[in-house]
Amino acid sequence: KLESCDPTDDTPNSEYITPNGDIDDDDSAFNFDEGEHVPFEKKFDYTEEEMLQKSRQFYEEMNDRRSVRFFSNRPVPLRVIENIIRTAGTGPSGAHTEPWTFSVVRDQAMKEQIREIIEAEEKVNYEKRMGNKWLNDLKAIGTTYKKPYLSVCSTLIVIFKQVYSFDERGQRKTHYYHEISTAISVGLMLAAIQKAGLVTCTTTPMNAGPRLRKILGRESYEKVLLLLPVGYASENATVPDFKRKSLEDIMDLHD
Ligand code: IYR
Repeated sequence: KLESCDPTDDTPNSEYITPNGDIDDDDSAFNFDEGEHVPFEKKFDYTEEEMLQKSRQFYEEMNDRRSVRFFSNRPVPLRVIENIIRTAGTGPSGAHTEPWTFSVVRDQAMKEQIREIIEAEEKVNYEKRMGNKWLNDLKAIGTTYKKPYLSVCSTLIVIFKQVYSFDERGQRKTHYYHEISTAISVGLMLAAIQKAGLVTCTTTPMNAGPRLRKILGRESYEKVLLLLPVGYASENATVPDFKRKSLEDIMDLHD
């Protein structure tokens, strides 16, 4: 059995990933129509030179992304956040179920409430749940249970995976691969935040999920996956002196 790196991760630890944790044997909602296809509109036909240049430029922009934990309170236009959420919503998902909800919090009192909930849980995480090995592995990042950025940054995006949902007829709808689908959408979101010239940091509010879900008024079948503080870095922001693995280290080529 493989060890999960995240104790909050409740997905099966198997190399053979099952599409869904629970078995849904209700076939009453099956739709046997094959579904019409429409022509795929091909938008681009770059020359190899253009492809090389564009892919290189995108890589360089994304390579500048860093997880930042020091924010200024400078506001971000809501319309920019909307485009970032739209981008996340373009992600592929199991059976096109789009199993995600993105709660956007800009209200100051609510950000402070969220910070209190998370800091209270993180205090227990750091002092009791995480253990010495984990704390030691985090030394280079320098995190503690204190999360001032949660109430300083312009916008919090709380990402929920919908474990299942209900369709228009009130039938329970299975969300295949809900966790990986939502995680992929967050990858697109990180790219969109970087493209907008803003910063964020992927945070996993361990054990705070249910309380966050309740104050945000979300359904019980929606589970907090991640929380992103979004905004501008503070003037004196610092980041760990990390290097990335080289292409040779991450690419296994069979040409
Ligand atoms: N969620 C905690 C702890 C933490 C865990 C890992 I793994 C990190 O890469 C960073 C932090 C926190 O946000 O402090």
